[in-house]
Amino acid sequence: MSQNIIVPDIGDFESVEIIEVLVKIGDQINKDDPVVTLESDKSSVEVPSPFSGKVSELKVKIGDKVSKGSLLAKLENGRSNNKTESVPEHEVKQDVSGAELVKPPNNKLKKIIKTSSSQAVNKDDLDPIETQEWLESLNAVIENDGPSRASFLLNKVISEAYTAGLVLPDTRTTPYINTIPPELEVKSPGDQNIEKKLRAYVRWNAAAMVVKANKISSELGGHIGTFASAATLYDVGMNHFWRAKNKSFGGDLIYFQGHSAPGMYARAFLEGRIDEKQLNRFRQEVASGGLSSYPHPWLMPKFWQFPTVSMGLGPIMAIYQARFLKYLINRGLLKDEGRKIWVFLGDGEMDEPESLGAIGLAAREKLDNLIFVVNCNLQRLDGPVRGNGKIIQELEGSFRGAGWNVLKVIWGSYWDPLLKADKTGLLMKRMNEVVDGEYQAMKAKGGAYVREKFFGKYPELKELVSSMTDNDIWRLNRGGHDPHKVYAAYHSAMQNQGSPTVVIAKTVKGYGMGKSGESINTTHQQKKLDEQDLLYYRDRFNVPLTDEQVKNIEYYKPSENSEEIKYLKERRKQLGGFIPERSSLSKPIKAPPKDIFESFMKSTGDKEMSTTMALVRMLTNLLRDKNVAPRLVPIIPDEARTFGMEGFFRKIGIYAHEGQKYEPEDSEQLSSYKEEKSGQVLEEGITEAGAMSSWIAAATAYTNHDIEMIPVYIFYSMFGFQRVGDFAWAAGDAQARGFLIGATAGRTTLAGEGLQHQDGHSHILASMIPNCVSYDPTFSYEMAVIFREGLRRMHEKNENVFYYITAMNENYSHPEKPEGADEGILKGMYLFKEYKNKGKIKIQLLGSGTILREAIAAAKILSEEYGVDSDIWSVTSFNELRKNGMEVERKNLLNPNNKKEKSYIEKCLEKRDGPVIAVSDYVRSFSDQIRPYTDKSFYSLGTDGFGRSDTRKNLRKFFEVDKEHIVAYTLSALAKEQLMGSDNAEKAIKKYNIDKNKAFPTKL
Ligand SMILES: Cc1ncc(C[n+]2csc(CCOP(=O)(O)OP(=O)(O)O)c2C)c(N)n1
Ligand SMILES: [Mg+2]
Repeated sequence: MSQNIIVPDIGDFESVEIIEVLVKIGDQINKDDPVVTLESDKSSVEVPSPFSGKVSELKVKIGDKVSKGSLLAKLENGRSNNKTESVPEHEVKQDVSGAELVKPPNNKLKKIIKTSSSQAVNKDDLDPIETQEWLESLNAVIENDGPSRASFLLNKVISEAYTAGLVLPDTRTTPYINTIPPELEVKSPGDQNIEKKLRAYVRWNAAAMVVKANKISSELGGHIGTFASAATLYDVGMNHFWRAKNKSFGGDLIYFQGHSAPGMYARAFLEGRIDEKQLNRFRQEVASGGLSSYPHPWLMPKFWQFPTVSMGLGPIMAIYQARFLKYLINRGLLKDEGRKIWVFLGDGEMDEPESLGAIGLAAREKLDNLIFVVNCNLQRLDGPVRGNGKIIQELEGSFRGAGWNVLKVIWGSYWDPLLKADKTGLLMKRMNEVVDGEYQAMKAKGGAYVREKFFGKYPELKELVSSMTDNDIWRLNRGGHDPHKVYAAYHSAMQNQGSPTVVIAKTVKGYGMGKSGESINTTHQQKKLDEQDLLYYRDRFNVPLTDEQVKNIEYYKPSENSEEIKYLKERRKQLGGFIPERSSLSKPIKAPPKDIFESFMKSTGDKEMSTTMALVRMLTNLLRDKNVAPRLVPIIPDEARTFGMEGFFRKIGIYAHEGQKYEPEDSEQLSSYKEEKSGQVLEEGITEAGAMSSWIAAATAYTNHDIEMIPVYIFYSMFGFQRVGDFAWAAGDAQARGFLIGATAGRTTLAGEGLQHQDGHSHILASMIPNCVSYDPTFSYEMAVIFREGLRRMHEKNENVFYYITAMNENYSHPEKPEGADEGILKGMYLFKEYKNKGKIKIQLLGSGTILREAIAAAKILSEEYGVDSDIWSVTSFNELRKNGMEVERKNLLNPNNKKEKSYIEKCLEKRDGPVIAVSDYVRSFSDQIRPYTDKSFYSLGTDGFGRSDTRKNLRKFFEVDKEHIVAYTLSALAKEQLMGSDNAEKAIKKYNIDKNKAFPTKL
């Protein structure tokens, strides 16, 4: 039996051209194999076969136009494998109270209710007896039927209350106590004595390292207070939770808070991974062997994994890292080993919009592989984080609201008996009412002050602590400094399923620093400790150093045979190795054979297309290469249709961890919005920061997951480096490998969108990142040569660079690749065309991107009308040319006795006559970059100024980069160079109606 393959619903398109026929008569094909590729002026898309079978007839050829229903081919023995995919019903039971109800674990519920029962002192309570009866009923249910029945009843009551129109109190936050009650805490199996000693040594060495560096020079800086407040939070993780990467496990990923770096070096010193010489070289990295100020993989590529010190980048990058790990697992590229991503953050850092900006996504994607630890030492750099409020409560509200599992670790164990003994409920009331500014002051001022200010407010509380000395009161510790509380929280976080967890820990900034820096506003910058401060610090933590050793600021490391070092090493052995450590065991991806790109090297004839479209076609071709296809990660922030990439939706699916719970509106169409668990496209929605974070996760998968991936993030070029420049910088630091595609690029090429959209400077921003290789190609063969080389360099040869390529949306025909152009395309310029007419007068015309075409048109006019011959150079990268120019110039200057080496630009231009006219769709400084590297007169035209909406023609006239302006300015430059009279220029200016009085575009 034969079956017809027809063109399915292709949306609004009619009469679309067939650009590829991918099957031949006699081919045996499977269902979903591509049969032909269709291309409209906006996008190209493959038509898959709905059946398996043998092609018996082909009804179309390249160049034919087809519409919905057109017959493409016939299959023999065609068998439809089409299963009607059942769409799981998405059942949403409406329970209006569900989202609001506090659902604490087990008997925690009882605890809260019991405590509130003792709060009957409330003046607002009109009938305390009635209140008591309600609470007793609830307690009875908890006691007799258990907490889940009690929760059920409360839910019902709350639902009923909403239905009756009651305004219920806001329940975003829980009381200001630990989330895990003491009776539910899982106890640490560790040896607390040894761990305490180790913590003391790490603390000491971290502080000593900073103080020593500042003895060398106060220029070097450093921080003591951050790690001092976080030592326990790290220590518990290192001793009990964080599993290293090794042969049998992928490793947990830990994002360390930037300013706590000294603590990680101090621990690595005890582990024997860093020696004393290196500690002495903290922040002195120019000679090799120094330690970097903060986590920088670029500077310490075998140690640090994640650049975090630019605040706010860590949290969002980690969220997308956790999401990308699930993506790799769901796509079958990685085993699910239960790996976790831990992220350490400062409470001040949470002010950054990026820190909280993606927490909704983390909950939505059910990232239970993600654990945030926010170190709430209540201070940032200048002073309190929320002096008049409570950062912990605020964060709890935000994270709970977003759907996270929140674990507050506020109070240390010394508070437990007090909370238990408090029968009045006043202690919790007092804890709730004190603001952070006061909490901070209390830790700066001592036990007597706390007795007076905290407990003194209510006589009952004063009484509660009457038998305690001021010292006892001072010892009432905060949760984040209590290893038992921290252990219990981490343990609970590890068990949590279905949502991300945030541990919000309360600590003291500069813990242990005493008057020199404990809980005082200047703690953050404290990097010098005098002798007295050091002696105090030693005593506070019982570090076994003599006074003399302290005065010499010696490090402390017990012998290898000591129980402490043995314990430390054993713990790490049990957890699989050391952390942090950076390595890569990924295998290179073999670059596709040349022919995948071959079709782009030929002329497109009359057929017009944009470079964006050419790129999308290249990606489509790459998806047919068995090595490359599974590793491609197309990343799009809600712009697939803008770039003609909607064909990818159906072809490779949009990643959705829950699959697709609905039948898409366009399910019948070829480019239907298909979401699936194993989907390949990361459709990020409107979040450039998020998309960039995804790209970084994929671009560093070679080290973090030992699998080489090829991320291709396509965006409006204006919303790239300008919007997420700091992420791009971090990507450079992290040694990302992948493609960033700035689409719809060029100030005048993206016509109608106007000022905010039109990009005339992204290349300048890209040029600032040392390992970013950037190109502004004009023709599809240039794009193909560049993309192919990017694949080879990054993913086959594993060079630590990333590519930024601009792609445009202007349609034009593309010529055949000139013979031998490849090298020049990659180096940054090649001779595209030479006019050798009558030519006494010569110019060197350099153009890039779409404006090269204006230059080509101008060259024709100059030749035909003015007798000026041009050498037309296609400049694919002013940035790469400049890099080469700088390097060669430096070498020559350093070797004045040697024969001068020539830069690539010099080599290209030295034997050619005439001044240089350089044009691009970017600001003049883009092309000006190469001025110093040629001794020719140099004139640049560019698009300096704010963009605005209009047609391309008008915009190019406005910015003076159209062919007419190129002609007029060239003639004028030639006059200036005394190569021709000025009358030609004057005539041209008149002929082209160029307004000499128009203001410079930057002023308009
Ligand atoms: C984007 C960015 N802005 C500013 C800084 C400068 N800075 C460094 S630390 C710091 C305060 C940090 O406070 P917090 O997050 O509470 O950390 P803590 O040291 O208190 O743990 C600031 C403003 C930075 N590193 N990154
Ligand atoms: Mg802080």
